[in-house]
Amino acid sequence: MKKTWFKEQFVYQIYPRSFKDSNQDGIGDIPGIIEKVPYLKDLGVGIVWLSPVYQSPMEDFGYDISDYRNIAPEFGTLDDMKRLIKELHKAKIKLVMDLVVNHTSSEHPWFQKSVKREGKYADYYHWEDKKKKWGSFFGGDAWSYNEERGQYYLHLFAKGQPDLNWDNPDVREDVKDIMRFWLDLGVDGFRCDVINLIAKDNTHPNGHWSLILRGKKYFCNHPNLHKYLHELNRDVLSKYDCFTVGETAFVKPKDAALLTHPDRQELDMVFEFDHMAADNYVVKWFMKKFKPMNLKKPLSKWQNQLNGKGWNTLYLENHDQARSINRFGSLEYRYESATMLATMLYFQQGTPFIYQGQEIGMTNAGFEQLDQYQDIETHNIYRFGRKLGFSHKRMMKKIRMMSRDNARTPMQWSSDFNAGFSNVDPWLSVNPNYKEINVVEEQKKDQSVYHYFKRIIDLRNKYPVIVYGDYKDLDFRNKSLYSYQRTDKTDEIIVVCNGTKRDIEYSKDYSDFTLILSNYRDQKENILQPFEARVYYKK
Ligand code: TEU
Ligand code: CA
Repeated sequence: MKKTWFKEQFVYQIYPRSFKDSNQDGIGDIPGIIEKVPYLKDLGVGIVWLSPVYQSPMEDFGYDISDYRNIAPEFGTLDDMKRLIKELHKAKIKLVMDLVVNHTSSEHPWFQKSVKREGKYADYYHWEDKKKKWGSFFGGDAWSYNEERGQYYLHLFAKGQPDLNWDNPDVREDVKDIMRFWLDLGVDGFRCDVINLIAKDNTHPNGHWSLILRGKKYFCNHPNLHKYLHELNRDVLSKYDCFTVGETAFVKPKDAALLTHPDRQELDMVFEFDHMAADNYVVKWFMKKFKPMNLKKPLSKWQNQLNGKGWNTLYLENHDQARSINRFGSLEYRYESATMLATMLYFQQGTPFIYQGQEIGMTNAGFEQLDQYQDIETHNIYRFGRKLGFSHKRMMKKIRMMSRDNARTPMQWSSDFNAGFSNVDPWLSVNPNYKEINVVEEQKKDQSVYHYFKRIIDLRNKYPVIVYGDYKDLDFRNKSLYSYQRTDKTDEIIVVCNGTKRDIEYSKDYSDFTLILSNYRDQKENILQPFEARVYYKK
């Protein structure tokens, strides 16, 4: 595999609304991020991925864009954005923007004109006389009626997020112009939102009945996807030193190889979702009990099947997922399980991603009342679930565990008022545990999630075998343990993780290796302690 900067650096995802409020209106903003550049520098990350900051009615908090070339006033100005790029670059940190082009906001002028069938815009979206049977990612129907045009339009997400018609070459030219605009401003690449949905079967056949995503085969991984991505690469991306990561739900390793093999010139890496189903049946609202094997199997499958054929990402959290300690670790062993999960993940092959707060071991807020939640998906799913006959109590349990707002509570900087995020009450309440879990506290302790993350970042920078080496499972059938080996021509790394809160027997002898990392100060003979993780190295 070709060596490149975007395979070697840690990416840090910022959800701007919740990172740092600089002007005391309760909403995080770009000047707030600028204040924290030294924090990012010190942590050691090389790239920032910024969730959308564009002009938007904020129905889906920025994933519904009404102007791709301007900044939402609550986040700042275009000048703030230019300053952010400059400050990050001064700190040797690259910046990746979120590119949300499967859909726009219904307030985008393109949609407004399309509704009126104005000129070339008549055909910018998907329109039908009859309501088609496709399901929305947010629950319910994906086709809704527009009174003014007298037709149905497609929205795979909220009603306010109509899907663009990518078969229309004018749409593709407009997207390319948006990309050039940001690349010319100095941005270093894009995280491409739901990119494997852009190409559709434009005859819009009705889908067979299904509780989840009816009609999926007509809008997910359509063959034209490769054509369109290659076109963006050829006309725009290849002309800049930049990278793209595609968000791609429902892809298999062989799809990912088509999307990311360097010779095909489409994307540079993808976010796959298989391991996000470790505690559910594909759709997160159908929960099942988590078992360590449910994480090991998909992670190992992707390591084994993509090596040499494409490039993967390593993530456990983002702004759409509940916190990983709650899902795959244990609140009783917050430090141990957070650090074990980080060890398990970040010594694999792929570009590593940290979601804000993960590096200090933030946990779910788990708000009890529906009106404490702000997320449109949460409210839509509640309504949809109640319609299907689930009780209020049952729906609230799902939401407490899986709502996206669990990851969107304000970043916990200190034990000051509102966690040091803002002097006024924030748009979404702070997690009440901020007095114990916050950056200041984590930096003060000598054994903390924060210091452990820093250590991993240093190790990945030091040993290329962690980035590029081959992967091999060890002891795959062991249900409690996740152990693997990474090798290149000269070096060898062994990772051993106890995925449970019990002591487990372990008698492998790695005495000819150096123990370069562990989340326990003392190792016991023939025993791995709860959530213990070890990394061994040999030249
Ligand atoms: O997410 C797409 C996506 O797959 C999620 O909607 C996912 O199905 C859901 O959040 C899991 O609960 C992207 C963005 O990351 C998300 O924030 C947006 O809401 C969505 O696209 C629409 O733009
Ligand atoms: Ca603000």
